[in-house]
Amino acid sequence: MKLSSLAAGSVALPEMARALAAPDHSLEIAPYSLEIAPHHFIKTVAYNQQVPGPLLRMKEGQPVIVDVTNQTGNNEIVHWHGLFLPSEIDGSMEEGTPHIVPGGSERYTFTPQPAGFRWFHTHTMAARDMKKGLYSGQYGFLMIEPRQNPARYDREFFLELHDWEGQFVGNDDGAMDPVYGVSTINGKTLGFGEPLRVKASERVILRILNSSATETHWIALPGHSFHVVALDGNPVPQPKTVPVLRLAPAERVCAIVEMNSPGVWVLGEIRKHIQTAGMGIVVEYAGQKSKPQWQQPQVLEWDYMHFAATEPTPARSADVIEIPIRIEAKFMGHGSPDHWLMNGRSFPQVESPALKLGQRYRLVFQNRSIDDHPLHLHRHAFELRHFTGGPETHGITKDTVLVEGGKEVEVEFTANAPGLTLLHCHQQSHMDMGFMMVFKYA
Ligand SMILES: [Cu+2]
Repeated sequence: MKLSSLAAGSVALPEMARALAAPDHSLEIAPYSLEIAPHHFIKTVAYNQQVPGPLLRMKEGQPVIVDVTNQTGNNEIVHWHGLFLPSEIDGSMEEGTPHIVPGGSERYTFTPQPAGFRWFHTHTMAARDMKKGLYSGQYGFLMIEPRQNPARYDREFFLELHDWEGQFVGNDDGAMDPVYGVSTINGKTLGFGEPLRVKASERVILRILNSSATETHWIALPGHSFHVVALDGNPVPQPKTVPVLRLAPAERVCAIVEMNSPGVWVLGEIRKHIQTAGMGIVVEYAGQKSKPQWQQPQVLEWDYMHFAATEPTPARSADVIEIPIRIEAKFMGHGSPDHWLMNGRSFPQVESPALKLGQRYRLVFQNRSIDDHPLHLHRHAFELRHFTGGPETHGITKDTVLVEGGKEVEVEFTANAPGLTLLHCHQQSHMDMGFMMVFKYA
C-alpha cells in the first residue's frame, strides 16, 4: 500500500496510521498449564503463557496500542483496573464494551492515566465454574509511570496474591462459599519460585496486588516493616510504617521496605493455613544462605485511616448528593450460593440514579450482611470519607474499598467521565450473583 496515496486528501490518516502501526503491547488469552509447585500443574487460562501476565509499563499521558487475541473457546474481555477509560474499552460487558469472540482479536488505543500501580484482568462471569473469571490466571500488573516525581528506591518488586483449585463448600449458615486448595505469590507456592534477592541497606519498593477471586489476605515480612506510600496505586497523604498489610481482592499496596535485617526470610500470608497452602515467597539477602525464617506477628491490624490526611477534614459540602447503597444477602437454600441485593434488588434489576456531569456524589455503603465486600467503582477514583464509628476523613484516593460485615463506609467521587460506569463487589462469587450496579450519566 502506498502511504502517499493514502495521505492525499485523506482525513482518516491518523486512524489508518494507527491501524497499520505495530502495537506497544500484545496479549494472547489462551489455555495454560501453570506449574505452581514441583510437578503440580494447574490447567488454567492466562495471558501470554505466564502467570501473572506480562508487566505492562506505560507512561502517563502517552497513547498506547494494545492488541488482545482470544485463543480460548469462550468470549473474553479485559478490564483495565484503575484506569480512566471510555466505557467502550474499559472492559465490562455491562458498560457496553464488546467482548472478544473465540479466535477473535481487538485493538485498544488509549491514553493511560492516572499514573500509578494498576492492573488488568478478565471481567467475565464464572458462576459455578471455578476455572473461569478471576478464578483463572487472567491478570497482570500495569504500571503507569508518572511524568514527574517518581518514587526513590533501589529495587522494585511486583507481587500478586492468588488462590487456586477453588470449590464451593457449605458454610455455617448453609450457603455456599468458595474455598481453595492452593495459594501462591506470583503463581508459585512458597519455596518453589525464585527468591526476592536483595542487598543490605537497600530501599526496596514492593508493589503488591491481591488478584484473588474472593479472598482477603494478610501479609508480613518478619524482621522488617512496610512504609506504605500508596494505596490502589495512588500516593497516600500520610505515608506510614506498619507491621502487616491487609489487601482485599483487587486492592494494591505500594510499600518501601528498608533492607536492614540481613538473613533469609519468608514474606507471606500471616494465617498459617494459607501460608502452608503456599502463599509465601523467600526474601534472600546477598551472601546469606540459611533456612527461611518466619515469625508470627502478634496482631492482625489494618486501618485505612493511618494513611489519611492529618489536617482537619473540611466541612462536609452541602452540594454533595448522597447515594445510599444497602447491601444484603439473600439466602437461596442449602447448597446454593447467596444472591446479593443492592437496595433490595440484584443486577440487572437494580436501580441507580443518573449521574450529572461535574456533580460530587457520596456513596454510602451500608453492609447489612456478615461478609466483607471489596466495592470497586470503574472509570473513576473515589475518596474515603467516613467509616462506622470514626470521624470524617479525607485525602485517600482509591478505586476499591473493603466494607466490613455489618459496617458502613462512605466515599465521594466527582462524576467527571460520562459513560456507563460499573460499581460492583470484586468477589467473583458475589458479582456473579447480582452484586453489580451500572450508573448512567444524565
Ligand atoms: Cu461481596
